[in-house]
Amino acid sequence: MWKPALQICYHDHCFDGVASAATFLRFYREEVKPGLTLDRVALRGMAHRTGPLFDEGAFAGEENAVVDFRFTPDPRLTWWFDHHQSAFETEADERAFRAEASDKKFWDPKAKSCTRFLAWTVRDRYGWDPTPLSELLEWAEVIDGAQFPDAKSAVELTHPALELMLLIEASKDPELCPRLIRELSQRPLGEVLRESFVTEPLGPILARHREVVKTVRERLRVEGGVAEIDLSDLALDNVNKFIAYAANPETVYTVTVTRGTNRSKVSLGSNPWRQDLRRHNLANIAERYGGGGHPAVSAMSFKPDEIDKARAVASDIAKELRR
Ligand SMILES: [Mn+2]
Repeated sequence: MWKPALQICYHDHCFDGVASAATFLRFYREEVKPGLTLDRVALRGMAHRTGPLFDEGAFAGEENAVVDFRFTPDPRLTWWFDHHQSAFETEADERAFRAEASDKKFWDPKAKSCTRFLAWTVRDRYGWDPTPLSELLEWAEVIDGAQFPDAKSAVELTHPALELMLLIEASKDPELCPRLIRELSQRPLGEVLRESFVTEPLGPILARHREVVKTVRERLRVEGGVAEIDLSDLALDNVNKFIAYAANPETVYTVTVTRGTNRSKVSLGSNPWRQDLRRHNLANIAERYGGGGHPAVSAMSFKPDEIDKARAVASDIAKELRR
């Protein structure tokens, strides 16, 4: 069986996950194994779900990297970079990470994006030059750190990089993210944004986005600063996190229920422009239900047929956030 020299597991359908994988791939081919051709590199998207996250296939390479996704103590993991508060499934996993003190495994839950954290870490440790990827690093910080000037620009997608964010989140094409990772590892973001494999599938996805924006606005009810939004009938796995804040700036928290092919999901968000009013750590809340994320944004996965359970959890959390 074909054994890749390097396999990169990345947070799937996430701009920061894709950008982290592209950054690592460029670093690895410039600094670790110069001359390594792309046909010897495997790319594998990782999704949160119920049950074990890493199967045998996650360690198919001679070297195995995981970026913008959970840690695993499996000895076959060679490189790891993450910035999620919920990076460790158990305390034993966290102890294993700290005890190993590897110079190839890094975690900073304060970093806004895994992409720039990774780039700056390997710059400082290995003398690698991330300058050619500057544009990608900056956009990963804006998108994953919710550093948009306002909610409107995050919803109206006022820059091609934000359209790419939508494409990555909404596309059902399994080849899209791997292709983006290979391209973004070799060429500036601005150039890749003009490619037809990016611009062509965007048409229908932008149209669908506008419909979702309309639906969210219609269903939005904000009570005590908390918006509960049930989109489980729309067959979506990811929804733009900012629609509610653009529609009603009084919204401090959003609790959203979705149902995709592989999971039902409850997403928790907090208004990036009202962080002074955030009183809860959303990662801590999600962890109680087997999920995780960051203090300001998190999620929990359930089985696809557990939609009633997801709705009940969403309702309990909304009550808790209103207190
Ligand atoms: Mn991230």
